[in-house]
Amino acid sequence: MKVVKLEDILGTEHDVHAENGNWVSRRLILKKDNMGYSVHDTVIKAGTETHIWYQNHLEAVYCIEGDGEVETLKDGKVYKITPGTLYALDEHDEHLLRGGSEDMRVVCVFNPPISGKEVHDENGVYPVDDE
Ligand code: 9YT
Repeated sequence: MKVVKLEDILGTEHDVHAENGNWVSRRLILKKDNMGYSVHDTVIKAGTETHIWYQNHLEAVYCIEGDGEVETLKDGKVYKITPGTLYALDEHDEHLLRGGSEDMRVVCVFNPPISGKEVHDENGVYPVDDE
């Protein structure tokens, strides 16, 4: 069995900061752990907006602190996200992720797992990791 503590990830290469400052993602479980998914403790900064379109991944996002919203671009729907709310990008939904009045902390699960150091490209996409 494996036990991972957030405090042991902080400040390592698996503590990833978006270049634009919009989010910080602490990667707890990664491809190398052979679980079939990755698990991230992510903070979406208050008042930010990030365009995301994971064309190669499915992601579920469970809010545990703070607030924010998601706008799905195909239909313009806006979903308020607060603690206890999970959203699942089950159709590779292109969306805008917005931090709310305070930082929003979420637990993210990716399938397939990401390898660890990915940051979004200009389309809000993570590349396929086909190593
Ligand atoms: C919720 C979300 O997709 N945030 C962007 C960062 C991502 N969760 C990651 O790389 O951990």
